[in-house]
This record gives sequence, C-alpha cells and structure tokens, in this order.
Amino acid sequence: MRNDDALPLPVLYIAARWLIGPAMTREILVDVMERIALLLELKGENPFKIRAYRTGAEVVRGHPEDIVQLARENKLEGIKGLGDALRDKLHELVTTGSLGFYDKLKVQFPESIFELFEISGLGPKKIAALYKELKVASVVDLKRVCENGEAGELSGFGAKTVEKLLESISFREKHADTFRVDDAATAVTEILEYLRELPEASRVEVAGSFRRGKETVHDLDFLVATKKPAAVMEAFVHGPFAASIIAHGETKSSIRLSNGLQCDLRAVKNEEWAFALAYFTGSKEHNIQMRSRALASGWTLNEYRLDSDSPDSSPPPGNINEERDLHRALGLDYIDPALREGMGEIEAAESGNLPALVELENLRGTFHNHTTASDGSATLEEMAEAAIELGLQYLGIADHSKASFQANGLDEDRLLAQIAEIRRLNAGYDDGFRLFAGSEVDIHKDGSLDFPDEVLAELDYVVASVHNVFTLSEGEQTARIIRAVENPNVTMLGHLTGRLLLKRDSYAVNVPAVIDACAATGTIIELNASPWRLDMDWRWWRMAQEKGVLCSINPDAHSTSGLQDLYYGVRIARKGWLSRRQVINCLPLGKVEAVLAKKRK
Ligand code: DGT
Ligand code: CA
Ligand code: CA
Ligand code: ZN
Repeated sequence: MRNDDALPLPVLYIAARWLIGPAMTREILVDVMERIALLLELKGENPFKIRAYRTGAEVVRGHPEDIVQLARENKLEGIKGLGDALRDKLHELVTTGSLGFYDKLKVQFPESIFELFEISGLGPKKIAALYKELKVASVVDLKRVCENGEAGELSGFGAKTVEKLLESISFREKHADTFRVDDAATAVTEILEYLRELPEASRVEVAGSFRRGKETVHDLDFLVATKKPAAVMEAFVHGPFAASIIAHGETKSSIRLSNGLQCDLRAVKNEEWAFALAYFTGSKEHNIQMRSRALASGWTLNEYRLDSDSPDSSPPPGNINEERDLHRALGLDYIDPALREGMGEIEAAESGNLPALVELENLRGTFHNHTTASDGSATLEEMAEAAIELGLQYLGIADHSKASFQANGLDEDRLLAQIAEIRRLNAGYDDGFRLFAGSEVDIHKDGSLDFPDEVLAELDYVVASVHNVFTLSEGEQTARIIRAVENPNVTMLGHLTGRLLLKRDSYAVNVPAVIDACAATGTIIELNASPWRLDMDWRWWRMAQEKGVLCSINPDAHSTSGLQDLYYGVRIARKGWLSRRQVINCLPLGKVEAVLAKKRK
C-alpha cells in the first residue's frame, strides 16, 4: 500500500540508511579510550598511563585513514601515539565488540558517574576530586554537596564554581523528561521496523511531535492499524528495545527505552487509521482548529471518525483511508505533518498557499564543516570523500579561526595554506565535485572579525559565528552580530542564537533585528543542522523568508558521520515552511557560486 506522507517516508528511509551504519565506529573507539582515561584518573593511576589513553583517543579521532579497518586487521603498528597495549585493546574492541580491560574497570564505579560529564563546568579533574573527597557519583550527589557547602570547601571549587554547577544542575532537571531528536531517531527507526514486521500489523507509523519534526520530544507515539491488537501489544511490550513496561493494555501500551524515553503504542481498526493518525500526530492546537473546521460543516471529528453533528446536517464523505482524504473532505490541500502547529497552515491549505517543502534529496552540497585542521576528526580528503559518497556535488570547509584557540582555530598562515590545499585537491576532482574554501570566523566582542578583510576576500565564502562572551546585554549582543553581518565578506551567519538544546539557552539577542540586518545586507542565515543546535530555530524562518533572507542548511560536521546531520536540518527547514528556492544548498554546482559571490560585488 502506498503511503502518502511526504515527510516521514523518504526522510526516514534515508535516515535509516544513514543512521544504522556499521556496528563499530571511530566515535565508539574514541569514547571508550576517553572513558578508560577518566576511570583510571578516578582510580588515581599513574598519570603517564592516563595520558596514553587520552593521546590514544586523540590519535584515533584524527587519524587520516580508516582506523576501524586498520584495527580490525591488526595493522596499527607505526602509528605515532599508539603503544602496544593500546593497539591490542583497539584490535580486541573492534573484533569482539567489547574490551575486557574496560569492562573490569567499569564495574568498579557506578555507571551514573558519567552523568557528571554532562554538567557544564565539570571536567575529569573536578569529577575525580568530587568522587575521591566527597564520594560524589551522580548528579543527585553533586547537588547535595553543592547545597550543603561541602563542594565549596574543596580546593578549586570557589563559591562561583558552586553557583555555576547548581545552575547547570537545575537546567538539567528542568529538561529531565525532554530528549533531543537524535536521542529518539534511532529508536524510532528500530521500533517502526520491528512493528512493520509483525504479521498482525497492517499499517504502522510514528505520530506525535517526532512525526511533526520537532527539535525535542517528551515521548514517542506509535500507531498501528490491526485486526488483532492484543498480539501487537504483546509483541511491543516485549520488544528488544523495551527496558521496562509502563502499561500493557488491550489497545494501548507504554514502554520505556534504556535512555528513559517513553514510547506509547495505540492500536486502531483499519477504517479508523486516517483519523487516528491525524489526531495523534497533533499538534493539539492544530487538532482543535481542524475540529472546529469540521463543526463549521456540521460534522464532528475525533480520533476515530468524522460524523454528522445533527440529523439535518449533510453526511460527511465516506472512504477516508488516508490523511489526505480527510484534509480534502474539509476543503483543504494536504498539510504536511511538519506544518501542523496551528500557525496558519489551515488557512494556507484552504487558499492553496502551502509551500512545496524542501526535501533531503534536494540538497546538492553543504557549507560549514570542520576538519583536523581545527577540531574535526577527519581530514580534508576524508570529508570530501564522505560528501561524494553521500552524492553531494560540493562541500564547504569552514574551520575555526584563531580566537577559538580551544578548538585549535587557524591563524592566517594556516588558513592560506588550507586554501592552497583545497585548490590543489580541486584540481584532482572531476567536474562533478568541488570543495569550497571557507572559514568559520569568530565574531569578536565588538563585532569585528577574527581575520582582516584581505584574508577573508581570499575565501570562497565566510561563515561568521559567536563563540564567546555570551553574557552581553541583548542590545550589545545584537549590535555585535549586526556589525559582523554588515561586513561584505560575511556570506552567512552561523548558529544565530548559540543555544545547545537541553544544555545551554540562547544568549540574549534580538532575532528579528538580526534578520532585518541580514535582509538589508543580503546575508544568508545558517540553519545549523547539528541536533544539539538546530539554530536558527524553525519558528523564525517564515519571518526570514518573508523578508527575502536565504537559508543554508549546514551540518557543522566535525567528522564524516557528522554530515548525516543534514537529515535533522531538513526536518527543521520543513517546519520553517522553507522550500528549495530559499535553501541555497539546493542549487547545483555552477549556480551556487553566484549566490556566494553576490554580497561582495
Ligand atoms: P510531546 O510533548 O513531545 O510528546 O508532544 P506530542 O505532540 O507528541 O504530544 P503527546 O504525546 O502528548 O500527544 C500526541 C498527540 O495527541 C498530540 O500532538 C495531539 C494529540 N492530543 C493529545 N492530547 C490532546 C488533547 O487534549 N486534545 C487534542 N485535541 N489533541 C490531543
Ligand atoms: Ca509525544
Ligand atoms: Ca504521548
Ligand atoms: Zn561554531
């Protein structure tokens, strides 16, 4: 049976292809090495041994070849920074999927100790001190010692540190039942596949905020059409993804995943499918408007059916098998789930003014990507190969500039050398692919840029971003950003608000004023596709679009797999009502150059 939903199917298909990937990755190797170093540090082991693992993690992160493959084939010899012991461990980890040494170490500490790493302001040194001196092994413990004054007495923990720690703890508590979309996406793919394989399930879909493409979700809502709901419920609550069962009913069940995310499943009859899918996709605001629209025709709409409201109202049309049929019955064009937020989509659907939303397949390239030159884990060549592999025609490189010293930002000389390297590599690619030389240049506190104009002018394009001094007043921060935007060398503005979802709020900034400045100067605004950022937020894109501001969907990739974050960026672009016309990286090679050059003329 054909499913008419424009958003989830093609997007999820590609997501599944991209997200599942091979079992062992460079990231896992790095993570295990870093965790070993931390655990050794907590144990007070020899600092040289600890450093060996930290160095090992860095080497693995930055190695230009396929390190997973090399480890598998036991060919790590000769790589600087990896001693015998580490080589053996990497080989064991890659070939067996686990590491005895790490497993033994791990059981000596509560798993919860790693939570402490998610608290901004805590590094391994401080965590080790807290654990050793005060037996702090979880965020709950940390809160206690911050509040009772014990933490403040540790060396290196002044009153200010403690205050900052309490702030990040309360931020974390506030978002305790909220998950970033990337922490849900893999589970969604897995659960959909599992349910679709059940012989009793005729139709299966994910609904709720996930289907609408929200940046964060509270729980996941699955829907199944079936003649045998009990069998489907039984299979669901005992699925391999279910860490615990919250409720097990005849037509409704809930489970919890190991990361804490709740998943609801509802079973309906085949003839109820379109109504139930529409209802449980929401949003609530959208549903309320749809229901009053039905009432205006003399019908009642709920999660099961469309009925006559009274004996003298005309009967509603029958044969509603798809959401599309329901929308048509209400005199509307089909409304994509991404748009169902009760923000004018029904009016637009009534008057035939819904946008043709951008799709992942429309993207031809992307900008704002990092390499080993700054804080990325893949080289220029590896990033280019990965982009070619994904079918992209171009890849924009934008490593950090020198003010981002913690990210190993490039100075002028290193940047000019990188430009030369990109030109040299481009000579080797065929006409179907090209690297663009760019920079993610820091915006200084006063709005000046981290490179002089003559240097910026050497680049194909420039992304300007704020990475420090987040505490300015709204007026000062806005003026700072607008000054950067007014520089003719600045092609686009990076992650406009600086937020990290569920971790750090936006700095104070007047977004409409920045959008106006971008419109006035012809500056593109980035839609940073990292699931941590998704910045600029989807709620602002319609305003930007109305003012003629263009969008660039940028993964801000720090590794080859980071390019896959384009998937999340497209979801947010769709929520922002963007079509391919507003997204510059839908333009093919040969056309996109003119857009990059426009502001400089
Ligand atoms: P969240 O908070 O990320 O889970 O967001 P949703 O939208 O997934 O919300 P959820 O899981 O509470 O409910 C799923 C959908 O069910 C929601 O989008 C619309 C529908 N729904 C739930 N409660 C109500 C309600 O009281 N009235 C109406 N009209 N619809 C509702
Ligand atoms: Ca939900
Ligand atoms: Ca729910
Ligand atoms: Zn950045």
